[in-house]
Amino acid sequence: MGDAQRVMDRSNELAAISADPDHLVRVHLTPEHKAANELVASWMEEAGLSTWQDAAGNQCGRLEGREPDLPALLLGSHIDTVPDAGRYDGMLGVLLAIEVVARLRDRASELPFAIEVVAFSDEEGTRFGNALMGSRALSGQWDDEWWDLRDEDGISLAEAFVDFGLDPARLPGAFRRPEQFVGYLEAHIEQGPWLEDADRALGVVTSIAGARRFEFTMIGKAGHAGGSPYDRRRDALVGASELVVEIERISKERHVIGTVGKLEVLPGGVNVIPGRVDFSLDLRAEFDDDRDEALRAIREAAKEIAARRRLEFHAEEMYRADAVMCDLDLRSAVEAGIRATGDAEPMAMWSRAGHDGMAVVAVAPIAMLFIRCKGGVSHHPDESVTKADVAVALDAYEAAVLELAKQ
Ligand code: HGY
Ligand code: MN
Ligand code: MN
Ligand code: MN
Repeated sequence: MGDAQRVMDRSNELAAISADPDHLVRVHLTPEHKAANELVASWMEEAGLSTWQDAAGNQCGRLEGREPDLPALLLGSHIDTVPDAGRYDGMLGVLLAIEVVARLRDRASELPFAIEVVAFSDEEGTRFGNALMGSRALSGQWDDEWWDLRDEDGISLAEAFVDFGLDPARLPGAFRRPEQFVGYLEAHIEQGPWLEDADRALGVVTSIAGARRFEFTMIGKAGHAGGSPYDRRRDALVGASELVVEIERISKERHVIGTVGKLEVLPGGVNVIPGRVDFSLDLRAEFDDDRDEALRAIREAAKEIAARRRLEFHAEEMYRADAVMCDLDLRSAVEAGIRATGDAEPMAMWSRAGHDGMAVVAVAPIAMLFIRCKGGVSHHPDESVTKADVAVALDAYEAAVLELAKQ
């Protein structure tokens, strides 16, 4: 149980590195990101990993196998957060990976592969609105248009790189090639209630849902809240509100997951009819076709509402990642790891949350181990796991790596 306690203690230590002392938030290329990389690097070195920070700001570590320069089994997750985050989303997977290396370092001379651990930055996309930038850099999927992305203070990604001590021109140095990896295993909290409902500590992931994210705008006409009769109003907020309710109805009906997480009303006067509303859509499903069909229905509904209410509707796609399948051989190693903990029938499930594996799959087959979290709560300070589940997850993760060493 010693190393499970260390994982719990280190989760608390990492959670103290935040831009806001009262609400955990740690985002890409900030002093908090640098401090977290340094702390994680010291833990990686304690576990026997040689460490480096790659040209994209990811914190990396490597333990050689039975001979030098073997392709690596990559373990890891992300250490950036959403605003007002919990302390386990991403971080738990990095800490578990480091513990697995600590357990296996004395047996490294038997391993037919090296082990690398990576702490990705910017899985959430909190600062620049574009997710998976750390793992998309590692997997060589970079778009130079991203350099002009700006945060809410108007700082560009390129400027943030330089402020962090990185050189945008050297970013391709972070790109890795498929022949350098044998696979990618990520342990992560489930971020849903299905394991807890089934009274299971662990689960194995079949696929990761694809997400598409939009910025929607409804434009009407601002006016006097007193002097404007209803039949002459072009109220952007009532139109947007009708669409928000329609998004929920269509999502439930079509078994997809649509969420409006951000909404801004302009000009924002208590006695002014809203002339414009900007709001977000995050749309996901187990299957991309279901998601895209639902998107068509949502856009139809938006058009009908706008026509009926004499409004203008605009949509801009901000992000798109399609669903990815986990690799069957790696999945069977994770299942063997779960069985080694005494759970004879590993529970398989698709991930409603996005993960770095959606990017890493471009250079390595992927698999994921899910860990129960209380009430399925995540992206919230109440996010929590038990030490007992962390101990079981450690055993399963180590057993899965050893299973792969036998394959
Ligand atoms: O949005 C997600 O699903 C992930 O937590 N980034
Ligand atoms: Mn998250
Ligand atoms: Mn996560
Ligand atoms: Mn994730």
